[in-house]
Amino acid sequence: MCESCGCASHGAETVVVRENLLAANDRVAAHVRKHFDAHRVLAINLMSSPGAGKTSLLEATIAALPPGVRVAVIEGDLETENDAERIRRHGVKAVQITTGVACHLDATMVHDALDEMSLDDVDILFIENVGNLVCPADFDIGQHRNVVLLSVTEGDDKPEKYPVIFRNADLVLITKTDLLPYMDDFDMGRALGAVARLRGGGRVKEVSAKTRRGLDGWMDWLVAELAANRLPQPAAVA
Ligand SMILES: Nc1nc2c(ncn2[C@@H]2O[C@H](COP(=O)(O)OP(=O)(O)OP(=O)(O)O)[C@@H](O)[C@H]2O)c(=O)[nH]1
Ligand SMILES: [Mg+2]
Ligand SMILES: [Zn+2]
Ligand SMILES: [Zn+2]
Repeated sequence: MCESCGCASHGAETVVVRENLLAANDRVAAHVRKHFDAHRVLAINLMSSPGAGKTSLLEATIAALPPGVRVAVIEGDLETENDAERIRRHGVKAVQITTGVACHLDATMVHDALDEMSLDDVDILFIENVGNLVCPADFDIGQHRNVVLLSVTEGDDKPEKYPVIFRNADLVLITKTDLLPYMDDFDMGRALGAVARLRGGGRVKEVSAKTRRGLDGWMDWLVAELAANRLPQPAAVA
């Protein structure tokens, strides 16, 4: 986590040590997760570098989801309402968080955003994090699953260079695969190998929001996660 980019600059105290900040965030995140669980909402934290295609994937996802699966979106950016507006054009509820200087969402921001939406009629809540491969990995925002996007235009070395976020991913999506014919130096084997080493195998899917190739596999994953989230929960530990 970085001190210079705004990570530690919000909140009442002027000097907050990293551990206290993260511990406080974790407490709020646990509370946010209770909101989600009380409504049986599956919350998915979408993370990637800027422009890897998070919003485009969400737009394609809205169109591809099986009928009856109800979604809502929380958008995180430093400035603008643009991404929320893109989602609303598809008739889906979207709340925009603008972080100002902060390079990641935190649990308090997400809790505040919940004031602006009802979770009663939501099955999956997508939370599009601020475009950044570093800081979002440190902040629990109450999600159940982490999905990390890597676009083929970023280069096949990104999982090796930014291991933390890829290691903590429940699913990695290689995006913009329609551009692979032009990105002849993107070695899919190298990218997949790095992800596999970081996560000991695990799930990776190749998708294109533009051509919709691979979206069916992403839908299958979402529907399976939704079903798992609906199973009776173990009794809460006091
Ligand atoms: N060719 C191609 N372009 C894509 C695809 N997905 C997204 N793009 C383009 O990539 C650019 C960035 O896409 P966004 O969906 O805005 O990316 P993002 O990750 O939401 O960006 P930030 O929210 O700013 O971090 C846009 O010009 C999209 O049209 C894809 O599957 N194929
Ligand atoms: Mg976006
Ligand atoms: Zn940062
Ligand atoms: Zn609350």
